[in-house]
Amino acid sequence: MKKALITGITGQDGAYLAELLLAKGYEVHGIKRRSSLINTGRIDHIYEDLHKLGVKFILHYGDLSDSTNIIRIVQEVQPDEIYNLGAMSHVKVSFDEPEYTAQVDGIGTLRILEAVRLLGLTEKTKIYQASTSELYGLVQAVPQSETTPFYPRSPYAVAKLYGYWITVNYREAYNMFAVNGILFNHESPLRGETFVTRKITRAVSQIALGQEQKLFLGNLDAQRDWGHAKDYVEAMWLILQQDKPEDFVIATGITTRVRDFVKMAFNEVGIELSFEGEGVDEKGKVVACNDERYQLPIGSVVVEVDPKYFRPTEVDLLIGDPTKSQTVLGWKPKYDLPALVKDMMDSDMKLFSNK
Ligand code: NDP
Ligand code: GDR
Repeated sequence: MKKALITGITGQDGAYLAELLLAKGYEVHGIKRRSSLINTGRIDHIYEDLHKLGVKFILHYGDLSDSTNIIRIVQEVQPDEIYNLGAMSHVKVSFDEPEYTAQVDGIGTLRILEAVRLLGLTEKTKIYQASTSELYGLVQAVPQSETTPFYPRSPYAVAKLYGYWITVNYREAYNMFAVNGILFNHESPLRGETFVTRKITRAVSQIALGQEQKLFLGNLDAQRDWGHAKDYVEAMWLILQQDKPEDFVIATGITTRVRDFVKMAFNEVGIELSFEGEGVDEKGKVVACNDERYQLPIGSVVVEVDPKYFRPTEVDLLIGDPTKSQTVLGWKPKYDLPALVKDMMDSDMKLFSNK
């Protein structure tokens, strides 16, 4: 039976990946941080009582900022595969916590690689590093592929740039199976509430149900290549099953503006929006309400721009080139954007209908 160790197991991707690996027969170990309140909401359904025989899902307390703890856990688990998903993953917050972000997202990656090297596991343990389309930052060329130059635009992306290159360096220097998945944005009903898609689907649900009046957003013009997290964790696993250690872009190849994601989410509950104005004056107004369950007066303003959500430096356009992952990995996503929006809206409508 293969053993996998996942950092960031309590996050969106960690939860889906753990489910996938358990279904494939792995013994799954996860590193979770100590918190004052229980933070395992996304994985409670797969948690197993440690007192049972043959437990296949085991959590360890730990933190990517603590080398000795990482070494101890890797030594105890002796994993065949490590998925390094743990990170301070919010781009806007990284401007407020740049040093911590560098420690966890940059040096944290080094700590994982060094643990494997120091423990003599370089032949046994394969390492997946959660790299990101944020590395491309200021647009150099589109669509962005494995060979497009990087130009990071946030402390998060700069820290991840270190994580990317230290992974490549350990692969080349020590002949390790250490690889980067350069994943474009992926979302789901489990997405953190402050990322833009989930913020939108939660607010639209609350507005439709009469629990909130307005959604405040930042840059509506940003363009993102959005996929479903369930498809993307499948790609992570495939990347580690290859004979040759290589880096891969995982993306849909289609880009959409934040403004259009907002419209799609409102459309799911029969509400049609139109946007007027530009920049901070921009407003989303209801122009039709085609579902009598959700009574919203025509002309009411339900979306407004609040400059507090603007970033000091923004990534304007992301559109990935999935050619290599499609041809080499045979990876093909099951969800397109309308199916993703529907999944998220269905889930949030259910959540808020029960409140
Ligand atoms: P989440 O923010 O949902 O999850 C991040 C996870 O990292 C959580 O389990 C969190 O723990 C954990 N974590 C945070 N800080 C530390 C730390 N100091 N030590 C150990 N663990 C820590 O992110 P996603 O699941 O969306 O993303 C997974 C990874 O993929 C991240 O590295 C992210 O940067 C990267 N990525 C994500 C993309 C996306 O679109 N989702 C795209 C490309 C890359 P806790 O629950 O306690 O906060
Ligand atoms: P991103 O995701 O920065 O791409 O990073 P996020 O959803 O935070 O932002 C996407 C775009 O939407 C714009 N935006 C807003 N964003 C947020 N969070 N809140 C708002 O109110 C808002 N209004 C507009 C942003 O400016 C941006 O252009 C995500 C994270 O998961 C990273 O960890 C990961 O590496 C990348 O995706 C790929």
